[in-house]
Amino acid sequence: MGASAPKVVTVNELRNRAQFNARSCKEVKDKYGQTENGLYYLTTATGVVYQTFCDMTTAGGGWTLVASVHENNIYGKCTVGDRWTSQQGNNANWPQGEGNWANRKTFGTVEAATDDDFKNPGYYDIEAEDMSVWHVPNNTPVNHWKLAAIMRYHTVRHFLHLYGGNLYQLFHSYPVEYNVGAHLSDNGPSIPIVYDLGDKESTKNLYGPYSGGEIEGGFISFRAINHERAATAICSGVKPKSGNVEHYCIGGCGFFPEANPLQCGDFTGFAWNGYGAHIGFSASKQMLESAVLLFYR
Ligand code: 3S6
Ligand code: CA
Ligand code: CA
Repeated sequence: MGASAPKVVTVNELRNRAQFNARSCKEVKDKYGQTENGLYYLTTATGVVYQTFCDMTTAGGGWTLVASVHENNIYGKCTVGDRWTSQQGNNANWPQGEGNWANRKTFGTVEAATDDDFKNPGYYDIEAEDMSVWHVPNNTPVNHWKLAAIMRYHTVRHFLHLYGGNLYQLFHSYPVEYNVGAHLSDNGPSIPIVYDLGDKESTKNLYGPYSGGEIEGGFISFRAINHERAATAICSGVKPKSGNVEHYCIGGCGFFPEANPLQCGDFTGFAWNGYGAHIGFSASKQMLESAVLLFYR
């Protein structure tokens, strides 16, 4: 077995992991001394038991996977599978869309986190300080996520303390809703990141060349609003300097006015100038076909 080959976890080890009483991967690591990347059982404050992936190796480990944002069909404009925007069309009368950024609904499974959307109870239950994000090509099996990723980074300044300890709370303060404010002036926070794979330039290159002209790499940004007052949820790896955020921010509200309905969907307007074309405002094919995995610590 080569040094980098993933360790095989036995059924007995998995049974043992089910005995842990931990609310986060950080607790699994700190209380039970676990250091292997992989699947663990966690228990929420109200006693809900769920299984998720723990990254026990990046920057000291203890990172809990709480969600993934996956684009199943960029041609479907707020249709089935667009759980992080709207699955019921582009509609000004439904300004929050699905509302999943700020509710307790859960969906998906950990093993399918790169095959479909995923959200587990950790999203609202864990009180965290920092976030880590992995962009992993669609349909990658769990034990290859880390090696297959096209970008990985984390925050270090404990910013979640300022926003209630998790995204559920943050998005209560900054609702992902149509018509809550204007671009730039009413955007949520942009937080500096430390790269584990990639850098500011490679981040910009994952988005379209026109997008590159209005973003700065090295940040993760929340509740970015576009020129037409549509709100997006997360701009991964970047800070918007202008208002065409629909081409480099994911998830969002239930209504995107420009070119109705072309900008509505989990990966918003990532294929604006063609599928994976990487011209104009179109993101690269790599970016379009990778799920965005969200971790807390
Ligand atoms: C840099 C040229 C882009 O052209 C504009 O992009 C066009 O006038 C707008 O309608 C459009 C978008 O708002 C793209 O988001
Ligand atoms: Ca989706
Ligand atoms: Ca625009």
